[in-house]
Amino acid sequence: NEKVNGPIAGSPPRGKEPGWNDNIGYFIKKRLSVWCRLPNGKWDLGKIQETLGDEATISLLSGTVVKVSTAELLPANPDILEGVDDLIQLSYLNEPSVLHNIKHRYAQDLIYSKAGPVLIAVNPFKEIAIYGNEILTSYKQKAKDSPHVYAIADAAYNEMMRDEKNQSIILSGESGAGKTETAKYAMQYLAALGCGNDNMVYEILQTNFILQAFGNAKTSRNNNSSRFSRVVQLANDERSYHIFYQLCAGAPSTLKDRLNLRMASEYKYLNQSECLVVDGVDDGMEFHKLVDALDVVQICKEDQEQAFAMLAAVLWLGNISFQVIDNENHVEVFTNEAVENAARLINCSAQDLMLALSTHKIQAGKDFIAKKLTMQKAIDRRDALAKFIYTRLFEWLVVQINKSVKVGELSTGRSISILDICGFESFKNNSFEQFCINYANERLQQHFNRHLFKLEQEEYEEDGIDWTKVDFEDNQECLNMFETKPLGLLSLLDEELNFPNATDLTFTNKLKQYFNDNPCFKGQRGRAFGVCHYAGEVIYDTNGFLEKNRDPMHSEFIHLLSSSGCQLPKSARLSCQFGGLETSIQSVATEFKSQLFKLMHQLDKTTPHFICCIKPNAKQFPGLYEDDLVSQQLRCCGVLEVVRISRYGYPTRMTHQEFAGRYGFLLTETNISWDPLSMSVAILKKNNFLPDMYEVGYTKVYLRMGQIERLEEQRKQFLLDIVEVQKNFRGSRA
Ligand code: AOV
Ligand code: MG
Repeated sequence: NEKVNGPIAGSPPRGKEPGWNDNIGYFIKKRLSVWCRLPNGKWDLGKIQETLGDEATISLLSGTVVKVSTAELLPANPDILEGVDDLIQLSYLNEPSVLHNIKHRYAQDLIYSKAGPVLIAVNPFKEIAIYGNEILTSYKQKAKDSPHVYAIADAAYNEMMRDEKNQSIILSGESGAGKTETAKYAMQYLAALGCGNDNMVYEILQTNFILQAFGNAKTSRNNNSSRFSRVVQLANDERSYHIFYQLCAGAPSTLKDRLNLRMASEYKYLNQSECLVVDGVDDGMEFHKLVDALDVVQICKEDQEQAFAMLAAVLWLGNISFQVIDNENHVEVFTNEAVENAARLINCSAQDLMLALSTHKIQAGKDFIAKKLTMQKAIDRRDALAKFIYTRLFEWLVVQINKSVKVGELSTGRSISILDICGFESFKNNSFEQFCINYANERLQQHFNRHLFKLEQEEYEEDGIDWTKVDFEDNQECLNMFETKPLGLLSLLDEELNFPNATDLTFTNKLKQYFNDNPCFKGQRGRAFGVCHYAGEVIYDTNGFLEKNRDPMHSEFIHLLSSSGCQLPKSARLSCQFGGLETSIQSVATEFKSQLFKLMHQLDKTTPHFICCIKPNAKQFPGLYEDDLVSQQLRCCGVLEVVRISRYGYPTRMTHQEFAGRYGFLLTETNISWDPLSMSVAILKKNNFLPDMYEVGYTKVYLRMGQIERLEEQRKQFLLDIVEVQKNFRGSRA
């Protein structure tokens, strides 16, 4: 599909202004500013002195005079447009102009800007006084309308009420860009709106604290990163989930005694990365806050203690080691306090635990015989048990929290979902985790593309509206490479699980063979391969892919946990016993994909609101804005295209029925025909809409940015007048 996959003939090249080259003369004459790309790749402001053929002489703002090719010049915006709220207002929409505008605002702590319907949020890496009750109220009362996450939350709420449709707020951005913080502010706003009840707001925000303790960890890019698997293995300078350190540092001594708890440094799962503390964070204090939060969401003390016992069990499991007992590398568990403690906390016998960790049962006729495991298999088994317990605990927690805040029980039955997933990741070494995360982000990006570009264009065309096409980069091809059956990345990975002799290398070689000609694939040496993601190329090292994809749920320890009266909080124990798990042999990647599809399916039924979070520097410093880094991210989230499409497009659209139903009563004439389309036209005429501010399609009315507000204003006034009349009427009757 040409429309989707390639630039459309006649559309301006990315970042270039139509007709700019013919305009250079005008810029010289009027001494207007231009952007000039210097040999080092940076953009600088200057004025054109003269041009000779393709070469221009530019005097930069700094006084320096340079000669560059006219191809390196772009028009700059007039001063009056410096730092506009919405990039749509810029006369020239090239990359340096957009970059400069956001930077200019950032320097004044204006971290939010709009790009049409999308909110851009640049991480300030410091506290700024733009949140809290007072500001929240002014957005609620519409006294303020400058770009803000509160305004987005407000729009989602209003559209939910107006259209009776579920909404979603989707946050994108790389690790450390501010997705989770921004989501928190959106929640704060919605909580305040939805109930006007301070207790409820407090409760919802406390749940956030709990989820972060159990779901977030320090990584090299973000001290409070939202993670999903890191119980057993850590990279240098990174930590496991906050909760482990909080528990070790903050548990009162009686609890410590009951759980046989030691300092974090004594646990292998925690000390392997040589990073036990986070700058400026007191884990002990955090633990007390966590307990308060658990109290607020009404998790009883008994369940709290059982949850802590499970955490301690996980930590002790990590300290269990094995010794080789024969020359085939078979092992037995090394008997020490770790086994004793783990078994006691899980509430099974040490003997049962040792067997579950070092043997596996195979069926021989009617009987089962226990076969000893080899060293690596036993270690994997131990780690799998630790992850299994942690996962169940986390699931249990989510259920408790949802019960407590009664999610989804809005009086309207409608909902607003906030989606905050791990952003796109590209490290020096990328493994299976990055592979999954980036695949998910690729899907999400498509949702964004679809919504903002494809659907727009298609809808206009179907409804008979003339529409100047805007080109955009679609990532369907990359997604196909992941998802195609049977020859996609995911299927091929699963297929390898069925071959007894398959290794990470045979898997990689297969990929190289099948995707040799695929433009989204880049073969690399040895076990590595590259994928051209929408946000850039990532090289994956397949070392461990097969094993991580298998991540087996051993029936032995499911059995162990369910029969041992293990101390998982009650409902979590139920899910342990869930028989389906024993037979489920779905791979991790397939499970991930099916969850992702469920999520996308849910999102498809909502009206999305996008927030694009930007990380202005990699050092997590306040006040530092690195042009290259920002422009790369802006390109990733397609901000330039969004601006272009919104400016030319019609962001408001309503069916004639909706439009006539909502504003029809503003018509006082009697001589019009009462079919919805005619009414729409009459409403537009009556309110003197300029011809290029609207379009009337077969089924819908389309309005330019900022037009619907005029009608809403009138409607509000009209309704107020009615209330006034009724009051007077009642008053006069009384
Ligand atoms: P992320 O969610 O996008 O990364 P966070 O929301 O955790 O990123 O933000 C990272 C850090 O940036 C926070 O811990 C804050 O210190 C700071 N920060 C972000 N937004 C704001 C704000 N509006 N005001 C003040 N500080 C802020 V990851 O979860 O790693 O993808 O997996
Ligand atoms: Mg996060």
